[in-house]
Amino acid sequence: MADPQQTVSDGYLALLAARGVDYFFANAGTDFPPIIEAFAKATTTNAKLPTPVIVPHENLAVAMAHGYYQMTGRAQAVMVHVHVGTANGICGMINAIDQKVPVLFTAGRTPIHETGVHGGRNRVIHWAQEMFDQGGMLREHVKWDYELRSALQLQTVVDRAFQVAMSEPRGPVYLTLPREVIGAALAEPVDTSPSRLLPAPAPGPNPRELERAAELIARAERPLIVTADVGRHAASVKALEAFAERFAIPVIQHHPRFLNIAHSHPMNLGLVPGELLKEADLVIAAECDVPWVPSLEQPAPGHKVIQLGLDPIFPREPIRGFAGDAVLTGTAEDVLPVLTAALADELALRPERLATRRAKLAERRKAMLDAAAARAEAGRQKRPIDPAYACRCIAEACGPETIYVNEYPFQLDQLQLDSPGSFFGSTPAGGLGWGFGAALGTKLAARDRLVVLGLGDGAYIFNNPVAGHYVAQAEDLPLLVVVFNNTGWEAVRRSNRMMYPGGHAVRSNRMPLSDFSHETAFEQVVRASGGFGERVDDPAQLPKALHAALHAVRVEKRQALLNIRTA
Ligand SMILES: Cc1ncc(C[n+]2csc(CCOP(=O)(O)OP(=O)(O)O)c2C)c(N)n1
Ligand SMILES: [Mg+2]
Repeated sequence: MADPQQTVSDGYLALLAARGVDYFFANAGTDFPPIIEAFAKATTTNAKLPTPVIVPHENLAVAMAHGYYQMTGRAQAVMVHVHVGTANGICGMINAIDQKVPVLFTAGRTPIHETGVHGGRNRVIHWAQEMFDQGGMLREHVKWDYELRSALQLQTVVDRAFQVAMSEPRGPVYLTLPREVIGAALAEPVDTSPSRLLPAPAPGPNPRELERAAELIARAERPLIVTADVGRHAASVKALEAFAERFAIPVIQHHPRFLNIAHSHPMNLGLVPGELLKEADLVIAAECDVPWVPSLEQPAPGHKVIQLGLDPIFPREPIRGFAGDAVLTGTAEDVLPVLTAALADELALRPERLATRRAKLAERRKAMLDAAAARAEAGRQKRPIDPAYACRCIAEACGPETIYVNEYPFQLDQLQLDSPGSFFGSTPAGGLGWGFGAALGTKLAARDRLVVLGLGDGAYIFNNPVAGHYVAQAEDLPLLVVVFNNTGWEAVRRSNRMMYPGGHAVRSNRMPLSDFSHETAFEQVVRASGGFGERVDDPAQLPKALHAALHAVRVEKRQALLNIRTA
């Protein structure tokens, strides 16, 4: 028998803690009293519950859970207010599912009973806040959704939610919590011993498919690996590096969302498919939904493609016409060693071919590194400040132990990173407003590391910066935020230039719906939350400004923001 004093909320929160939820990121409303009561009660009983964190915008809360998961591998809980809070968090769900990030996203449901039940309706708002199908709002962006309908179901519902979220490929789930149910008496004590609803691990490749892929690789003269996300699993980075090195296959990181290969690795051939793609007779698209943009560039005529990934055909993307001449399911960590074994004979048979390839790639790589250095150097004097130069300065000032969260001005080649898990970029869906929360979640999981968040001026505003700076101050999470301020939405301008190169908008003084007409003093926003803020216009002043900002972060333990006026 459960303690009659215990509510479903008490049991629910204890169960979350037992399932690895360290933080409960919350944005509350009238649906929350049983949860609030449970947290308050726990301070007197020493019950082990997650740490509650007030996050004053839902999108930020979801992104914090996202960032925390990327550092720890543990899904966290977010709770928001009924359908309206859910609406504000959906962009975060879109980002999470595209990045295969598990989040337990939960929302209250307005009380159902008009009278007669404890926890039933007692505010005017409770009528209009009921939906016919609250989960329908985001069903396309979660792996599973459900409503906790009775106290008796608590254990199964929670364990099922984690099982689905943590099964590969992972992703967010949504659970609604009606107020009467979470305020009801706990029906039976929760079982906090490890769940037996284990998640399904990453699937492995089919042996026949491995043979087919090995044959394609053996036959190829100019194979190329293109990846965006291999680095989602740190162990996969080592596997990719070993495979690329052994068979002398260059690796391009195409719009990388993780660090996939060390900067210093001899097979790291940069970020642009370009010439290597044009010459490639085999492309291995490894955790890469878009290995190239077909309307802009193509591999060599007659080329073959191997798709490799946890979900190698990307079934969530309604149209994706990239060939798959062999399709390998699994993480690079699991697949590449088996593929290596299948290719071992090939290696022994024709060592000279690999040696030639290796030598050519070394030349190419040297030219690429020289060009990147020259780009940064050429920017040294430029005003507005050159982004490549700014990235170099940031990397030099911050040092190799830094973790970068990118939405999305950082140039990975200029940061020169070598360690897996040191770079997290915005998701394939690109829902802006992700970076600040992701960086806060990252810092929460790695308080001893320097976390640097890169945002465009547009992205900064999308991020609800007042909410972000509030959490940084309240939770003691001193970040360095660098805003690359080009006074507008360059991504929108660029897409306009590409579609209408000689068009009216290109020739106009100010492109409609792309340029900001006023500059905001972002450096003042951070000061409102006790942070250090400075604007930088002069490239020569950038190292000094970085030094001052880092002093604030590292020594004074205050958040800092540099508003860098960029080209
Ligand atoms: C939620 C959301 N709204 C709109 C967009 C479309 N969008 C993509 S990039 C971009 C501009 C971002 O501006 P900024 O951060 O200043 O970077 P810049 O393009 O100037 O380098 C916009 C509006 C989006 N990706 N997500
Ligand atoms: Mg901008």
